[in-house]
Amino acid sequence: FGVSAYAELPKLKQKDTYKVGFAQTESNNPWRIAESKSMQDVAKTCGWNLVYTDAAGSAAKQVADVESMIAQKVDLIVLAPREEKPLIPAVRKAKKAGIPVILIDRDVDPKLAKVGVDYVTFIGSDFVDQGRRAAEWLVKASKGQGKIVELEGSTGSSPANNRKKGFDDVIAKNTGLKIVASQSGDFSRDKGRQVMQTLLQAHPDVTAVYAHNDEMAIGAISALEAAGKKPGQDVVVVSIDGTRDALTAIASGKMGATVQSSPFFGPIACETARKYARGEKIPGWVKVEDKFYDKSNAQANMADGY
Ligand code: GZL
Repeated sequence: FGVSAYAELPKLKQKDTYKVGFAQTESNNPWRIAESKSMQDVAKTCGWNLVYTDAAGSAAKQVADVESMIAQKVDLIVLAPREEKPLIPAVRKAKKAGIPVILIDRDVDPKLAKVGVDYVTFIGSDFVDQGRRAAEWLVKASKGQGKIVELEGSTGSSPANNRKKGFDDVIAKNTGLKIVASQSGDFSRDKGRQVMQTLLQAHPDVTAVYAHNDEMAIGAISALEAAGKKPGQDVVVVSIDGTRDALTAIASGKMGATVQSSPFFGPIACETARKYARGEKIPGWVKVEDKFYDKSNAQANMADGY
């Protein structure tokens, strides 16, 4: 480690307005669009002059986006690292340039980067717990029996890695349940549909689908129906996010349950930045609590959807 690895984290001076960079990963689904809107809305009330970039699904472009924010000498960078590893050098460059970084939504690899040394904090959900909660629902709904197809999120992203870990660990303890296939659909509805279509050919006797996000779950439901299956009857579907389309699918019986993964990071990012500017100690993980939706409460909570 060079001296910079242990040098103090850059401070955030107290002032009325800040130039804040928000490096978004992509805008290809309702979750990401809701997150960007939350950040853009809060900028007005938080005194942020927001520099917004969209990496269009490319970690390499997101690195370039962060580097351009450093060149623009922003006061603070708020970053949702698309994948756990490739953004770490950019986070370190920001620190070297005296710019504090707050991670929201997705994390960097904790074995390679150090919170409190390389960046201020990670504000986000407990993805391992989300996977665990999805699995616990499925164990009950399937009475512990069945063949599962798992649709993984973007390869190398912390939500995909940890939602897999949380889910698979619970399923491993229930020997009547087996994950017969697990493949990435990149958090996208259409890729989720395509991957499900392919896996159905190899596993026509599937009885359950676990998707790392609602968009892929909805894509999987179209693939199941195209194959003549009845989602919610022959095949149970469980997912994560809590989008409006998922709540509608649960209310109609096509989807079984979804664990919320709140995209509304604006207010908590503003509050955390203000605390940091006041010199308050920020915990390494500012954990976001997530609701759970199934047939019993999806209709009543439709307004939570986005
Ligand atoms: C989770 C977020 C994930 C969502 C997906 O915090 O990074 O990315 O679950 C989104 O819908 O694409």
